[in-house]
Amino acid sequence: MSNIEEKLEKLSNLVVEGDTDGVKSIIKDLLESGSDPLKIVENGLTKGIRIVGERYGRGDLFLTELLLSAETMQDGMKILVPEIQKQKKELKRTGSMVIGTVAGDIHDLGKNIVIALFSANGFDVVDLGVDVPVQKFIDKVKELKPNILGLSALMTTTIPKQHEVINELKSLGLRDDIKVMIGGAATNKVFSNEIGADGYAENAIDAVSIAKQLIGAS
Ligand code: B12
Repeated sequence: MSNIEEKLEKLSNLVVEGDTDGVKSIIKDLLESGSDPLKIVENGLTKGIRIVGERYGRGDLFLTELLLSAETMQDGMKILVPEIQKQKKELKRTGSMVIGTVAGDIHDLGKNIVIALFSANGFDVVDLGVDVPVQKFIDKVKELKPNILGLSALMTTTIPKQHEVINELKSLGLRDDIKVMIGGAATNKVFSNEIGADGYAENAIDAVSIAKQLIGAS
């Protein structure tokens, strides 16, 4: 295992332990040694929070522990998101996106990574935040006419809202004017096809390349 891999492994363990100071210091260390901020997010922070999620799902962790790890990840993201955005790959404007986490769902760590990467790739992104009602998505699509609408959902109980937004766009005759992308741990390609979304991605890197293909900007 290389030195960097060892540090990323340590970082994911520190997220599991909810050790914010440790997370901040190892991230700074990794950045100073030239590591890609996105790799630090994916192979360190995200790896850690997924372990926490599995343990919580098995009943091995309390909600307070889940919360602590989520806060720890968020503190790490505060350092890494600006670093990702600094690495602007596209100088020209690629397109526009409106994104939010659907109603009933407050998970936003993944959505915020998606936003950072889309911004770094030349998209103008409007973030509607979390727990976004179907009507708000519709109103913003009408107002801003973005190329892409992104719907994030992390729970089996909230993914039906992604379907509702698409149905509402259809019934208002707006569906053909926009590409809808869905994501979040409770979704998958099969569900995306079922509800008639244009694109699904399991991570932010794939999301950007699929978005570019969808709007002919690749
Ligand atoms: C962190 C976390 C929390 C944090 C959220 C903090 C925050 N600010 O986001 C807190 C502690 C607040 C929380 C609360 C709850 N949580 Co929670 N949580 C998680 C956990 C562990 C990790 C989620 C995460 O951030 N992953 C890391 C990110 C980077 O990954 P990601 O979200 O998948 O995003 C990536 C991709 O999916 C994709 N992507 C994401 N969005 C989008 C959008 C688009 C358009 C595209 C293209 C791509 C894309 O790109 C991202 C980057 O690569 C998950 C477990 C899991 N495996 O998901 C449980 C989990 C989602 N939570 C769960 C539950 C049950 C809850 C609570 C109900 C707990 C409770 N009893 O109160 C509440 C719900 C509150 C609510 N109403 O939303 C369950 C859901 C079960 C279900 N029904 O499906 C899970 C699966 C845990 C479990 N195993 O039981 N949670």
